[in-house]
Amino acid sequence: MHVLQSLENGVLTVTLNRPEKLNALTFEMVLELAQAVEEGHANPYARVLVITGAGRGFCAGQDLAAIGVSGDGPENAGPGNASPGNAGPRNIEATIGQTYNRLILAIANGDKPVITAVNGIAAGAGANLALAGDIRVWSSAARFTEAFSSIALIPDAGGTWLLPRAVGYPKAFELAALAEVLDAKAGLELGLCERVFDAENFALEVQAYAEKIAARPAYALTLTKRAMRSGQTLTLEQSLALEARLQAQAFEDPDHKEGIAAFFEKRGAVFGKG
Ligand code: LHQ
Repeated sequence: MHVLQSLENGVLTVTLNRPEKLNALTFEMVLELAQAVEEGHANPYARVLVITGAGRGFCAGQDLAAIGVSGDGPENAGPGNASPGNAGPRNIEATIGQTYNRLILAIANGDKPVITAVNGIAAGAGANLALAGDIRVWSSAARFTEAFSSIALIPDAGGTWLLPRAVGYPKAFELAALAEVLDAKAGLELGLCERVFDAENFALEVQAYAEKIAARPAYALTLTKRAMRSGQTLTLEQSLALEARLQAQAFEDPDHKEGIAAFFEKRGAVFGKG
């Protein structure tokens, strides 16, 4: 088990726990993480999900020891399958589909806000996992590199979709082509993260921040996520229609009535009681 979970005050924290390898991912770990995210979205006690890493790394991407270096293809390309007989490009495609793609879609399509809390180096698929959150918070010690081109691969785990949307296409291409390592200041300036917290108190700051999100009206955030995620691939007309439909659903939520009541009673709203 290289994925830990803890639930505190509505915040489910999922921690990659292979610190000696900077949380480099085996395919089994990707599946464990995907499953933890899927279960987190279904867990009635979790209002917000946090993905982070143990030790000094967030995630160094695919475990390079778990894929072949001889040109013969992966040695254990299939999840739970270490047979070299399954090597080859088509198996790579299927394996990525079953592992990384499932993970990124679990983050994007699940109902709850997912915060990626980048405590240290994020490289390769780890960098794109860092980008995949609904909100991305970095430690001042975080580092980010689209490492793929250094081993003559292309960004996967959603990188070709996420990165251009985060920084625009030419900058995304440059980051992928040069694989330079960015620090937290550069990441914040470029829009790779929303906030940077001091490395000293990172876990505590992340928990406090996640609890603030958890205190917001859950269903409204779910609908906001759905509308904004869908909006990435819709026309303006389609987005407007979707907004109107989802707003009608938000109107029915007890949290909406609480928000209105709190406004007129000149007090803070307390969501999630209805
Ligand atoms: C690692 C790794 C690692 C194994 C550090 N693997 N051990 C690809 C192929 C197929 C299908 C699916 O998708 C993908 C997507 C990808 O993610 S490709 C990109 C994979 N990642 C990388 O290329 C990054 C490789 N790592 C690095 O460049 C450096 O380790 C970084 C910049 C992350 C950190 O550098 P340092 O802070 O100097 O640490 P380090 O290099 O000394 O690493 C510490 C240990 O972790 C070390 O092990 P050791 O036993 O020598 O102490 C590394 O070998 C190990 N490690 N990344 N990806």
